[in-house]
Amino acid sequence: MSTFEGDRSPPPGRFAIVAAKFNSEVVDPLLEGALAAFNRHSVTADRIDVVRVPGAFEIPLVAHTLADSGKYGAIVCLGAVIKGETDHYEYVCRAVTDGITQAAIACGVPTIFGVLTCATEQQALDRAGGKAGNKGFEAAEAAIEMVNLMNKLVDSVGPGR
Ligand code: INI
Repeated sequence: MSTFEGDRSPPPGRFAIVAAKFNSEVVDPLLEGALAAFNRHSVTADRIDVVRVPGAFEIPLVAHTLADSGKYGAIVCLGAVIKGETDHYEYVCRAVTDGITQAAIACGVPTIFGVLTCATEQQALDRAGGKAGNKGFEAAEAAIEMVNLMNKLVDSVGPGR
């Protein structure tokens, strides 16, 4: 039996972060967390490109474009969708989750879901460096693990069709 698992050893290559500007009081700390995680794991700033988009709804197109470029080992997507009075929240959540998933599958590049979907702003702040940690930091660590895992898999089973 063979078991494959990614680890957090310093990964090769470049990374991209796609971060929404909407709810920036939440997303900016997520971005800081992601950059801190990359720094922690020896991914220097010159190997990271950050793209800011208007809102979470715009993340999938940019994530797909970056993944499709072949320049990046992984794409980290950061945003915060917070429930309002209408059902707009549901549509944005569905679009961003489906779109990020499609980008990863279509391009074969890990595209990491660091988008908070919360009922209140306080829940989001708690997860952006507050009492529930920083999901941006966790997203960047997931990206590192996935790059290392994908490299192991490609070494073992090949790059696929
Ligand atoms: N965008 C977000 O990133 N978070 C939200 O909570 C949000 N809400 O609730 O409306 C939001 N809307 C904007 C959306 O992502 C697009 O930028 C906009 O609809 C233009 O396409």
